[in-house]
Amino acid sequence: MNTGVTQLLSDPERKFNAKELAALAAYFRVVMFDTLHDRGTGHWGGAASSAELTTSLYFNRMNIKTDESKWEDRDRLILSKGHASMNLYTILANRGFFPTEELATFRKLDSRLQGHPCMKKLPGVDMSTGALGHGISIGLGMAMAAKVTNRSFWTYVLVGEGCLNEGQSWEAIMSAAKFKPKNFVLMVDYNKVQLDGTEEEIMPLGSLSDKLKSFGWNVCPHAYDGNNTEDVLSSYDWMDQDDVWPKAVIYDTIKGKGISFTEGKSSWHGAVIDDDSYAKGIVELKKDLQNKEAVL
Ligand SMILES: Cc1ncc(C[n+]2csc(CCOP(=O)(O)OP(=O)(O)O)c2C)c(N)n1
Repeated sequence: MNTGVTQLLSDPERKFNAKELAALAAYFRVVMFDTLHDRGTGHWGGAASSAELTTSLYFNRMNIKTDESKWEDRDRLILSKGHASMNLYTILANRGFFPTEELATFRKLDSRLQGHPCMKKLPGVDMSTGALGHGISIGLGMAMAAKVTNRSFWTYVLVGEGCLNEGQSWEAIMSAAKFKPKNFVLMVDYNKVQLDGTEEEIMPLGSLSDKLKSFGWNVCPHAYDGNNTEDVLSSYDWMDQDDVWPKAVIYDTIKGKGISFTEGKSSWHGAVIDDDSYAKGIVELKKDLQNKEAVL
């Protein structure tokens, strides 16, 4: 690990700024790519896509206690795109929920780090996910629980287009507009590439912003760049601006972000990282990390 990030991670509790978050996300990509290559399994494309989104939540925004992972007042993140588990695991380990060494057990028999996150096994996982489309309903339930118990925690649901292709999501979107729980945020990791094709080829969402607005949501005025931490932090300013719920934030992202030959490619959704691709890819990721550390 390089000194810049080592220093940052010596105090993971503090609130990091945009440059620091960018360096952390770049480092997490290196860890994810390394681990997925070593294990010969997992999902690189979607994990790389959401790196800045999850890093910013856990290292700038969320109110959590790593030594009390079931603290009732904690903010929640539901990774509805559960296949991006390696992204969540890398963040949770480095944030302090469990030892980083445990990342090496990813997808081994009896590991707490299953292919898709399991809330019963791993501290820090707020909901078991993997079957696309459940996250918004579950998040709505949590946000409603906050309402009826007079708690003020936030519930964030991170989805990709795959979740939004599921009918259940739209039932939950409709219900959320009826019940309007506070502090309930839908975050769309909108990379427009799915498992075996583009959003256009599989199931076009049309104007997502207009759709969500027509369902009664408070939608961000423009899409944010979800791979740019400055922009992700400005989306938080928008979230804090008014008290009109539920809120949806659309983030333009790039699937497989960080490596030239994996960016925007559905073939890199869940491909095994072969040795040749690893050797080329890791050079690009480390260079990006170096650049981000140089400006800290
Ligand atoms: C109900 C369900 N159907 C199909 C799958 C298989 N599947 C896993 S990921 C995926 C595509 C996800 O695409 P997207 O939501 O855009 O994810 P991202 O690009 O952010 O990784 C599919 C179809 C699944 N996990 N669950």
